Amino acid sequence: MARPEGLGVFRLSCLFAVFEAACLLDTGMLFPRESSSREVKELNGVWNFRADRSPNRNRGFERAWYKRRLAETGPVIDMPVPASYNDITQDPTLRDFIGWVWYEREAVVPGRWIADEGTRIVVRVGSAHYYSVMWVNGVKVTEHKGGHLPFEAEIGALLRKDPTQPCRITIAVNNTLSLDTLPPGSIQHMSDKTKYPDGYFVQSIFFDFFNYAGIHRSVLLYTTPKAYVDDITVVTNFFDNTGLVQYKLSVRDAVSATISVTLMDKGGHCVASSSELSGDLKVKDVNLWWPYLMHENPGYLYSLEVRLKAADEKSAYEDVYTLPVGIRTVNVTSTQFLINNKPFYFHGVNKHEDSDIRGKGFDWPLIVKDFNLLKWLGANSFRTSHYPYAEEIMQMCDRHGIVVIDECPGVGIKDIRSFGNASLTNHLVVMDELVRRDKNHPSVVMWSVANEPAAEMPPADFYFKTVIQHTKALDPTRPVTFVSDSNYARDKGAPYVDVICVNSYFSWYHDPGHLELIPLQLNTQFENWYRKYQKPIIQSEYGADTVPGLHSDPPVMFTEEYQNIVLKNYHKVFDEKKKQYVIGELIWNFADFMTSQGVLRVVGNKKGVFTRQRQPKAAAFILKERYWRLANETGILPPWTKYPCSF
Ligand code: GCB
Repeated sequence: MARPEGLGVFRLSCLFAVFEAACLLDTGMLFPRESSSREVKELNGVWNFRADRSPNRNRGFERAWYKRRLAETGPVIDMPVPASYNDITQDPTLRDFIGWVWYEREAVVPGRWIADEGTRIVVRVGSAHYYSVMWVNGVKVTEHKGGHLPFEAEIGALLRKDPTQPCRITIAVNNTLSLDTLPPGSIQHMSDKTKYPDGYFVQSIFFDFFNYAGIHRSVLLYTTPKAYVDDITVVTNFFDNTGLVQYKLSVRDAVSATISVTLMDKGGHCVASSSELSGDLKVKDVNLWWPYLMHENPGYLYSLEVRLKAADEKSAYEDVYTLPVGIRTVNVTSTQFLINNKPFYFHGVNKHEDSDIRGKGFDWPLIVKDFNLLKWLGANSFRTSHYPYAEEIMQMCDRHGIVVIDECPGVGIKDIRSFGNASLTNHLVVMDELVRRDKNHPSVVMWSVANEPAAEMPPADFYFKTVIQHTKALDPTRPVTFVSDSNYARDKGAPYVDVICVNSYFSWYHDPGHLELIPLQLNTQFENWYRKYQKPIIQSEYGADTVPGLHSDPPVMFTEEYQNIVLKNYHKVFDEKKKQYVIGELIWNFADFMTSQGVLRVVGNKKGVFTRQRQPKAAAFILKERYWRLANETGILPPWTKYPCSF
């Protein structure tokens, strides 16, 4: 990613050709936004729900549950959407259910949507884990593989066939993970009749978080005109005081279209415009997009308003879509991560989408609380460990200047059979979907293609080389990483990435209880990686499980004092190495989170600096002290945030 100054324009002009060549997907996935030409209707609330408990979990398909009201097929219960279904009831068999569950509700579709043939009606699911099939009024409209990215289907024609019918949406969701899903898993059939009843099976997973399932993000109906803006790609740059927004539009079903593109500043004033499908917009006296705590006005967003006017024999159409745009650059040298040509140090966290009752279900109060905690902590960044987060979270990051390492669900790739062709093909499609969804977020500064796979296995080299190269071809503007465990000798992704991300748990999984070894071992870790690759390094995980309220001095494992010393010992080394090539530190984890049950986990993973209910452990104050100090050393803070801060 390192590039000599001055080559930026040339690089940019080549980018779109590559964007197009590499992506296998042929439609856009713009976030549904209301405008003068588009309406959005949320279908969140209580849906009918039924788990298919038949031995092969297939009765719903055999008996075509989608053809009738779900309540007519058997007993249904209330299920909130969005939410994981696992923790909603008192039934342990539903918490641990494996297989197909069925959701259903009727939506009221405004009559004018149906009456106007020039209106496209789309049903969109923000995410459902893992495999989904969707029907409208008994007709299959789409299916989707993958638990963390949106899918949608156009249903206008179907609804217009019989406008007297309600719009009954049925979604079947299956959480079964197999060796070629992402993340992978496998089903173990227990055949020992002395230990297990007939047909007993369990889901094995190779990652450390609960495999929450269900419809996790909003279900929406939205409209566009028949001729519409299908996709927008922006790439930004700047020279001196002039910003550059290079954009490209994809429009659909537009015969004889005219385009008008207007870039507006925060005050709504036009700063540049064009009437082409693609082009360069120059912005004088540009306000760059800066990370939180790096500038007194972080997260500056322009608005790119795209107006499409088109006509066919029957009608004229106008579509309006407005995309927030942050103008910034990202570059990597052998020792630095540069945002807007200034060194950026990641002082942040790893997160999970996880909370009581909701599991991985989208929840605005939780999200806004988390952003308040991030800002309180002085965190300027997070990694979406270990899957893409909700689009609304990415938009919050854009607005607040929180920098994101955007990770795909490539976690727990541990079995050699998960390096085969089917897995690889699926991994490439997931990267396509992720880049398509998140490419325009200024907060996203790097893609992460995997977390701690079994990199020592021979096929890993070809596998990750392919995934990393594919991702770079999809988006040549952002660096790519691959998150390794601390053993540099067996790493397979590192030769191909731009930034090395390393996880290590010294004095925890290695030499448990020996806090005094952290400085030596961490120093060795950094030296080994840097000597071998000469690439900048992020400590992408470190931490210790801590039961809040448990105390011991001298510290012992699981106490708050122990977590404090782990952090402090890591920090000493970070302070030395950040003068050289260490470009960031991300604590594991922001908050405690649920895992599957096992002897290593006491009601989940307790490495949070906040509890699952978002209350601080002692370590949160240590981190806060440190992050504000780091920010004060490296950034330009607004007056109200001057260290020591007023929170
Ligand atoms: C890791 C994993 C993360 C785990 C963490 C732990 O290396 O990347 O998913 O939760 O360690 O606490 O063991």
